[in-house]
Amino acid sequence: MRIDIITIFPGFFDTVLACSIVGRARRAGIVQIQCHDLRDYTTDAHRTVDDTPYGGGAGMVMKPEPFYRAVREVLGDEKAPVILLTPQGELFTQAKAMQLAAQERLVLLCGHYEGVDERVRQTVVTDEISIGDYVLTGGEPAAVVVIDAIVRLLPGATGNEQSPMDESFSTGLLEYPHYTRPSEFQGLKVPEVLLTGNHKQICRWRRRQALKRTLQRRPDLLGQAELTKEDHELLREIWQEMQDDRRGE
Ligand code: 6GU
Repeated sequence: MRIDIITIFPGFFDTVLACSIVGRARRAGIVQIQCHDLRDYTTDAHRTVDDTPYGGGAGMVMKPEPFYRAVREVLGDEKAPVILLTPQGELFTQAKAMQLAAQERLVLLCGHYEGVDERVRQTVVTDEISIGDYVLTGGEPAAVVVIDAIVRLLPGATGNEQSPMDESFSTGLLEYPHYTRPSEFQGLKVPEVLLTGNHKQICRWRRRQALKRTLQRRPDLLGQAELTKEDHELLREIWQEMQDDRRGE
């Protein structure tokens, strides 16, 4: 896979995309990531990327020509999704990450200031993504989030082909609690069942914990999760337990 980032802060990405799983995937040739300085696609001596808004008002707007030229030059004759990172975009989800991970190429455009000239959307942008309902200073941190979520799904990136599909949001449930040594820490013991070696019981306990955690923290996810008849029975049990706990308080 190849990802091109078009940004006014190419240096922003230097360390963050050299570390951890993304850095290793790049060194292994699983993904090629290139940053392009938007100012290299300006034509004036001051390398201007923004200007005041038509109609007046506060702030600056990113000019259309540098983004247009950058995308044209970076893509050449190739076709690829061109994604604008903006708080106005579609909310980024695991499903979207999986969809993008199936592409051979992506171009990410990082917006700034009050926004980008609307004609950037009309000419080169194919998708718009927001990473959540809050406002960042620019699209760069969002681009890092999107790249991280995509790269870890690429075959060979994590070294554990099973794990990316087995976790929160892929199964539609939050993960069960994890424990490692020591078996007792600050007076807190690891749940007995995990020490038994009884895989069937462990599996059932973990499923129950995943269901409980999701019900407590993100009940909105349960509507779309893939649940068996047994899961529904467990959920009823957990719900009853939670009601009893509340009455006991
Ligand atoms: Cl993609 N950009 C900015 N500037 N703010 C955001 C965002 C993106 N997603 C959430 N907030």
